[in-house]
Amino acid sequence: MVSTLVRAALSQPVEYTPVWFMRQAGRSLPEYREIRQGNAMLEACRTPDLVTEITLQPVRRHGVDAAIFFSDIVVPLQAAGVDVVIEPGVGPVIAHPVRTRADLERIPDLDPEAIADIAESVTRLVASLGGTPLIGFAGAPFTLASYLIEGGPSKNHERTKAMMLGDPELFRDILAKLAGISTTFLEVQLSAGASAFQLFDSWAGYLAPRDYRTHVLPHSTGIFSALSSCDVPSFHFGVQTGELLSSMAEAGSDVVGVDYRVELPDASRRVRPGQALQGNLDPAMLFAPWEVLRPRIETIVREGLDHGGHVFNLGHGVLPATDPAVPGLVVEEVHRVSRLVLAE
Ligand code: 1CP
Repeated sequence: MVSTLVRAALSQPVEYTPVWFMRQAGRSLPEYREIRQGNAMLEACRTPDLVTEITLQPVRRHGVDAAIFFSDIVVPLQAAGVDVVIEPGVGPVIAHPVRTRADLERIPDLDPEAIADIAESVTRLVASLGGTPLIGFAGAPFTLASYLIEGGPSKNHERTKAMMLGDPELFRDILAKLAGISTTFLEVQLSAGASAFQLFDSWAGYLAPRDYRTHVLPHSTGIFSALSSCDVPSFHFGVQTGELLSSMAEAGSDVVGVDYRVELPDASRRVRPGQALQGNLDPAMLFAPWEVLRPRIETIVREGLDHGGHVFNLGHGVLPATDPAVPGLVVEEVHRVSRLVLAE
C-alpha cells in the first residue's frame, strides 16, 4: 500500500491530509536533548544507533505521517573532506571558506562509500518504520554555497552574492560541485529505501528573482532531473520565497514547500498544474492558545484540499521552545478535520 504522504505528494486521492514537521527531531524534544548529551552534532549524524533513535523519536511522540532522516545539510560536505563543525547555538562553521578557484579545487566529489553509515542508518530506519515513509533530504546548492563561501551562518550573504555577480564562472562551478555532492547524498538515501526527498534551499529567499533564475535555478533543476528516475516524490522548500515560488516550482519537484508568509491560495496560483503544496502553519502559532490555533489549522487544511495535493507542515522548522505536547495535537486535528472536509 502506497503511504498517504506519497499519494498526497503525487496529488493522488487520500483519506486524510498527511502531516510531518520540519525539524520535528531535535531540541524541542526532551528525549532528544538527553540522547545528544556528550555527542557532537556531526558525530551523532554519523552514528547509526543515534540517527535511528533520534529519527524515530518524533514519530513515536507525535504520530506524524512521515519520518525525516536525522542528519544535516553539511554531513555530505564533511564526508567529501570539507573541514566543518556544527557549533552549538551557532550552526555550521567552515574552517577554510571557499573563495577562490584553488579553494574549490581542493573539494573532492563525494564517494558513496564514504557515507556507508548513511545507507546503514536508512536501511535500519526503513525496517523499523514499517509503513511510515522516511523522507531523505539534502541542502540545495545555493544554501550550501552560502555556508562554504561565508564560512558559517550569515545574515546578509554578502560574500556569496559578491562572488555570484563578480565571478559568475567560479560561482557556477562551486554550485555545480555542490549539486553533485547533494545528488550523491540523496542517491545513497534513496537506494537504501527512503520513500521521498526534500531539497532544502533555506536561504534562496535572500535572492532577487532574476539572480535566482540565472545563477541558482539551473543547479537545483539538475538535481531533480538527475533523481527523476528514482521514482519517489520530491519536495523543494525555501524560506521567504513568496516571490520565488513560481521559479522554484520550475525546478521540477512534485511538491513545492510554502513558508508561512504566503497564503496557500496565492501559492496555488504560482506553482505548475499538478504540483502539490506543502505547508504552511507559522511555527510560532504552536505557542498560541488552542482556540486560536485550531481554526488556523482548519483553514490551512481546507485551502490545501482546495488546491489538490497537500502535505501539512509548518512554514519552517519547529522552534526549540515548542511544548512537545502540541505537535501531536496538531497531527490529530489535521487528520480529524481533513477527514470531515473530504466527507463533505
Ligand atoms: O545540537 C543540535 O541539536 C544542533 C541543532 C541542529 C539540528 C537538530 C542542527 C544544526 N541541524 C539539525 C538537524 C537537521 N538539520 C535536520 C534533521 C532534523 C529534522 O528536520 O527533524 C535537517 C532537515 C537539517 C537541515 C538544515 N541544516 C538546514 C535546512 C533546514 C532549515 O531549517 O532551513 C539548514 C539551513 C541547516 C544548517 C544548520 N544546522 C544546524 C543549524 C542550527 C543550522 C542553521 C544555522 C543558520 O542559521 O545558518
